[in-house]
Amino acid sequence: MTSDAAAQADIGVIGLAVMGENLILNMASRGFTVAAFNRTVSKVTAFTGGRAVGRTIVGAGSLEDLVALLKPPRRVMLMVKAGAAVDEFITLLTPLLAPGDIIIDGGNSHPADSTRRTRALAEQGLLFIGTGVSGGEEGALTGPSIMPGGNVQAWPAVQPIFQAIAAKVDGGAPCCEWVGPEGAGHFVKMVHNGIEYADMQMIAESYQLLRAAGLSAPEAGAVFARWNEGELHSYLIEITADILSKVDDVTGQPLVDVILDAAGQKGTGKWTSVAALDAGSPAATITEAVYARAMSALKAERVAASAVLSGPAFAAPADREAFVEQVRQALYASKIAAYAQGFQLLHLSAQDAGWTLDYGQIAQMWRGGCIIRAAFLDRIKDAYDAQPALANLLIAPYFRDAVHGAQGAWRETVAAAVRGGVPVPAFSSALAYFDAYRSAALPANLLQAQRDYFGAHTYERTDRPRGEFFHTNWTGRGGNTASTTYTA
Ligand code: NBP
Repeated sequence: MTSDAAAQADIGVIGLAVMGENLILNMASRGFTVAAFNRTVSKVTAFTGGRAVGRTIVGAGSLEDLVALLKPPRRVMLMVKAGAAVDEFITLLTPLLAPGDIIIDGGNSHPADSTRRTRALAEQGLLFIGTGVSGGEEGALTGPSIMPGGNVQAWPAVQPIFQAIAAKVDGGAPCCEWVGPEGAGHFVKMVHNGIEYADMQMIAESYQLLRAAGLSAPEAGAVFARWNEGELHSYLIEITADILSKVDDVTGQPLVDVILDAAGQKGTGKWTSVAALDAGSPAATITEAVYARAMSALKAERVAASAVLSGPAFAAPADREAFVEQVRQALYASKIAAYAQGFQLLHLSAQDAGWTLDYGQIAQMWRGGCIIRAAFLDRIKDAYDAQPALANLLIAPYFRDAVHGAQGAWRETVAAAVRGGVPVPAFSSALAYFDAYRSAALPANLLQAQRDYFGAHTYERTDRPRGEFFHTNWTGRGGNTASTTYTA
């Protein structure tokens, strides 16, 4: 610790929990000198006397010490609990910093908070970056995916550090590029997490179907290991195979069989779902994944209901291998639909916010380091590189062909699940999304008629140009006045 330190550090990091410590060690391993601070200062000494020994890491005993340690323009990165703690540190830091200095928030902050902070700090001459960091503990240490947004003037001073510590793909391309203004970085990270929810839920549904078909946990693990060799190759499939082969030390059972089926959540899936509702972007597969966790958490209720409510039993498939392959194709097609929804949400929200996002680059950032890293993100990058204004991944030739190839198995899998009473909310909602998106006509004509019937909300006609609105006096009792204020 120091109180009369010379400005020697390239960056200061506040927050010595799992993410902060590992990011600091990563930065030091890339040749940067890092100043470290934490609200509970004893954690600074524990760190500098422990994991940080022998590295270019300097502890600070106060925020004043931290700021004094930094080379200009000062770069201070917050890796603290999202929410009030970030605002509290910003309030304490701003009087200590000079115009042109940079505050970076690397926590899981809500995008709207990052937009607010970018604007507020700009008024004080300070530059703000709100950045998503994905990859958990190991990613932070060895190479996370980093999604920075905010004040672009800060980027040249931060880029060398972030791109040095980020995961690399394709022989060196960093999984870190400037995303866009204001809360764009945190928005992209939020959607990443929403897709992660969907991806995990779809893997869980595949797992449940395999178990219902009679596979043991290790047998299902071997299936996932095999799937990981092909087009589903991804971090989440890989860890699923590992998890299913793990034996519990206490009982000798597969560990997964003694883990209680009540899932937790920290809120980023819900944020993504709310953002989708706000943007009018149909991301139901992501939302279903959030609801599936909520349903799982009602464990005691479900146990009680299971004694009251009955349904069909899942019939073991005649050809188990054929069924396993069918589930694999259903998972792949559902996954494509979930990613299509995530990118559609990015697209529609960016339009609302006035941001220009590079979707190919976003796919590239998610290609390594982060939890949803997967081989098929290369194909997503290719699709957006070929057509930057692509409306939906489903219509890109590669994904169109993939879904066309898999849709028979996808439908059979959902049908088998429905017949056998196995809930597959993500699979079935992904399939409904595909069927709705490929439908030139949906029954919304009836919805519009109903809305006009009870609320005089008007409708457009198929035989008239868009933008012309009509009202019918359906009952002969109402008038001919259309509603302008009541919306339902
Ligand atoms: P936590 O989210 O557990 O936060 C711990 C840090 O926040 C400690 O430094 C703690 O200081 C500080 N803190 C808290 Br809690 N309340 C505070 C307050 N009111 N004022 C000041 N400081 C406060 O740490 P983490 O798991 O390392 O995550 C850091 C950020 O990165 C979070 O936003 C998280 O969502 C995000 N993230 C985490 C992961 C992951 O895998 N864990 C992955 C990606 C992103 P103290 O030591 O004095 O209590």
